Amino acid sequence: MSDEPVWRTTSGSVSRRLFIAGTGSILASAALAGRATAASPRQAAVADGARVPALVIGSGYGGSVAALRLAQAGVDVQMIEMGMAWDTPGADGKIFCTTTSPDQRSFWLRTRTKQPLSNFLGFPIDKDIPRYTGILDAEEFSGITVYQGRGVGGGSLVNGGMAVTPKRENFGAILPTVDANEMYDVYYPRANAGLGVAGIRPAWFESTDWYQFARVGRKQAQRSGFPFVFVPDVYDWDYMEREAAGTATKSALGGEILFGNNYGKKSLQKTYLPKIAATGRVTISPLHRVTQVVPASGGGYTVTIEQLTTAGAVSAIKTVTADKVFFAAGSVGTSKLLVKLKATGALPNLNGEVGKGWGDNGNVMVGRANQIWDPTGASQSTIPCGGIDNWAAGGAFAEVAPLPTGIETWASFYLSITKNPNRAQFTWNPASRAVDLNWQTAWKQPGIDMAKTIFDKINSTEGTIYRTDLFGTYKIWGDHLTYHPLGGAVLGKATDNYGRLAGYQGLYAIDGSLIPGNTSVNPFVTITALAERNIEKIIAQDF
Ligand code: FAE
Repeated sequence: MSDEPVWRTTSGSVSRRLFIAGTGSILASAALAGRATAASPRQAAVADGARVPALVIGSGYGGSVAALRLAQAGVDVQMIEMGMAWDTPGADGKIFCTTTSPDQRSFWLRTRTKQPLSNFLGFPIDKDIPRYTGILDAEEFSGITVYQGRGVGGGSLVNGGMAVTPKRENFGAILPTVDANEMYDVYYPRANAGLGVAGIRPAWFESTDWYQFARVGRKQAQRSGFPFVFVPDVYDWDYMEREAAGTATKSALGGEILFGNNYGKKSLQKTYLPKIAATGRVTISPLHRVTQVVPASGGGYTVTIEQLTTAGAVSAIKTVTADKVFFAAGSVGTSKLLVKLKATGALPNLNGEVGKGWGDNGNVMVGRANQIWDPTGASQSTIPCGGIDNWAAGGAFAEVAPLPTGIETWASFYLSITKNPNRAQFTWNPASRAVDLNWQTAWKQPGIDMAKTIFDKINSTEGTIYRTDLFGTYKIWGDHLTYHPLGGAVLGKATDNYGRLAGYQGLYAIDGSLIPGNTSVNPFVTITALAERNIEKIIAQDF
């Protein structure tokens, strides 16, 4: 692996639009300057026996915020990331593969794809692939498959980039112990600016074929009396317009999403990670997985790390001593580590809240079959830009999502975020020596009922029906998965009000594990803003 790889760039110009979100927040303009030539932090396999001031487990939103702010405060940081660097093109000259032709790069250590939409026209679409440390993990627990990004940049590599600040009146239910004024005055604006959040140009939205599916979604929502709200994104909208004009290589308009975007999407590879590189204080070790954290005899913590091959085999085991350790392995990764470490006696003083309060952000998916006079378009951008807001009345916020199949399907497709109150718990299973999650498929029913407050009404207004061919044969609801795992080390319960883990000094959770199961909208802006808030306090008081 080279030391200073240059990320594939969008050659995007700066988007300086101020975009007033339908959610009511005024979002900062994109802060990327000029033609992007982004660099990653220094990459090196961490040395066995090393001693570091701060070790960050994971390189998604929480981990990137922690590493950046620590380094800017003068602290040397070692980041450990179990996934690949995603900086080197494959045989086809591209770093990432497309959704239509998934290859070994698509899935994390699987021999067969596990597409979120398993069927099309009733036929299964999964296929065999070589086992490889691919970008999307479909992690299976008893009642739910949890999709997560794997690699330097975490979930930002695979997600749809929908960057939504929750409505302020909902914030008290999301993070009840956090000062909302501070969040909306300081940390949400900081997160939105740091992530490069912007909105689609309204005139282009109204005219382009690529968003016909969203205009149909808006028309039908409004005809049933629901507000349609525009949703900002971290995709470079100017670049997308050039894709449509034929002057830029297609990415969002070329079926890229889920397994990475080669162009156009401002993942953390183009926002926080180049800023981290610029500090010169951060080293990152891709294909390294933390398995153990235990107090060291001379102070600090001994961290055990497995180095992985791209086939998933362990090629080396190392120990590193860190004065302070930041758990940023994502809701599932952090929860699994903490539950195991408490149960196996490595960190017995972690409190009984560890592993609890996990939720799916109420995710449920559904498709509707439109009338023949309401086609949704053969050409669909992979990036959603709007949603239907029935949160207050029905407990559901539904993204109008694309189905970019390349043919006319007359389908409208939605990912709903619902107020599903069910919460699950991670526990250590001594027999299998693995961490279980006790979620049950039936626990999705409240979320389905909430989503139905929107779609039953639309179907009745339009005289239409649900699709039954997307998640199996004659199956309406995509109730088997979540894209938005949240909780497991809940703020103010497993930690203090800033993410310091109870029972130990110098151990922190700083990712989606802090959020108690639901954010009312897509979660990564809230994860980023909360991490910005917490790390500021931690640097001021603990370093
Ligand atoms: P995350 O970004 O998951 O980063 C954790 C990192 O830790 C990963 O890179 C892991 O590989 C790594 N890791 C885990 N365990 C270990 C270990 N033991 N040792 C070393 N490294 C480890 O965490 N959210 C939105 O707001 N808008 C969207 O449009 C959206 N779309 C999504 C679409 C898909 C398909 C998926 C899967 C997710 C989507 N999300 C979306 C969710 C969003 O990506 C997710 O909430 C955040 O990425 C979570 O951020 P964290 O920092 O908690």
